[in-house]
Amino acid sequence: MKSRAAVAFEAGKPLEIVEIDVAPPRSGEVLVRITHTGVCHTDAFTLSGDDPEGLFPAVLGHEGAGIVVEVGEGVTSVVPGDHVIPLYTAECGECLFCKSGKTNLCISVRTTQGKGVMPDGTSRFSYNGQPIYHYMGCSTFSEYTVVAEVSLAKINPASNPEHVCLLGCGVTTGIGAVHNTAKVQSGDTVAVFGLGGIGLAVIQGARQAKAGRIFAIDTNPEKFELAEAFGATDFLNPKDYEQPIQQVLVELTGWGIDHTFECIGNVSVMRAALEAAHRGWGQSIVIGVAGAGKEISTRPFQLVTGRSWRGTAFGGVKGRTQLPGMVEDAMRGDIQLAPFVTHTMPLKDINAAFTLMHEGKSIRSVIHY
Ligand code: NAD
Ligand code: AHE
Ligand code: ZN
Repeated sequence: MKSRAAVAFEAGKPLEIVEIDVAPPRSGEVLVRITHTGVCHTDAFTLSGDDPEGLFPAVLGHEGAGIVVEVGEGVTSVVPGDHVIPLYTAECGECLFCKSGKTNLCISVRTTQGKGVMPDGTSRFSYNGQPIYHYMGCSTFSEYTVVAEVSLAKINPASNPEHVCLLGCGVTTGIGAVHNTAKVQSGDTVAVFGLGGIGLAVIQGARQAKAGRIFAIDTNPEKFELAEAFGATDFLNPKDYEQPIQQVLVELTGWGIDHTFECIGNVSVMRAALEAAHRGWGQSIVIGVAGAGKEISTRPFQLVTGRSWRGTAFGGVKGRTQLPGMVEDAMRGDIQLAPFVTHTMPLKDINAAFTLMHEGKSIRSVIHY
């Protein structure tokens, strides 16, 4: 079938809106009509050429919501008409990782996913007869996409897709990082570095956890207003200080902060976030994705004196088990999604979403088909 899609033909170039060919779903696969998709910084990161797994030409996009159109042989958990969120972290329930009870990092389709193909090693997308790569197992920048059955969460059809698409990545990652990874407790102090979609979701999660002081840190002070609305209590622009921001935070708090979150993808800020963590027990959670060749460093003394460094993917959330409940939480108002949607636009204007992100003017742009 034909599908309108925004294709990344080359790194560093704008997406091109073209009509691609989408082949039918094979065994264990599902054809989904995407109705809405957010644009996450990770899409921009891969488009920039900095992603070691970046492949071109590809259909990017991994923060979508849609409706099942057709199922391949052997698919039992969804039927045409079901409302779904594609998952870049699959959940097969059977692999070593799923069964461990320790992680959400299902391995079932991850290897082929990283190679831009379906589990059988081939692509369902083509343009002028040439194959186009899939992306993160989702490819939500195509109106019609094919995903593995294990990469679909079935959700309440009465939910608002313009909002719940954000549970496909940004909001789930931030909230999940607070509850599943850091396990923030009532009264704990929190610092959030980077106040985009991810950082603001961390703040929302921290307020749900009844955190004490919540420090919001960004070099763009225009982000502070929304951070305050989500529950941040203290606001710092590192550019306003002569000392490193970690020193400022330690001086403000005595011994540092219980939980710090890096939501930018900048390895210098990752160091600052670790060094701002509380002596003896503070932990720093890496959420931001850093480019090829980047490495983190600190004085080992920072770890010897009780700070720890951890990371999280998709906020530790098991998509098929937990995402339907998070959609219900959003429908009840226990998770707020509307404030993240600063812009909406049709697919033809998707490059504007990237420009708005780079200019620091958007939190989330949501594309509708
Ligand atoms: P975004 O671009 O919307 O937000 C980033 C924010 O960081 C902006 O407000 C920007 O002003 C701020 N910033 C930039 N440099 C800064 C600095 N030096 N100090 C302080 N603030 C600074 O991005 P986003 O969509 O919120 O994504 C954030 C990061 O999280 C990206 O690296 C993305 O790839 C990553 N991410 C990771 C996961 C995961 O599962 N681990 C999931 C989603 C996104
Ligand atoms: N491909 C990159 C890594 C990118 C990365 O870390 N992705 C995050 C999700 S970002 C969502 O916006 C993630 O979940 N990683 C775990 C995984 O299995 O992909 C690289 O460095 O190669
Ligand atoms: Zn993302």
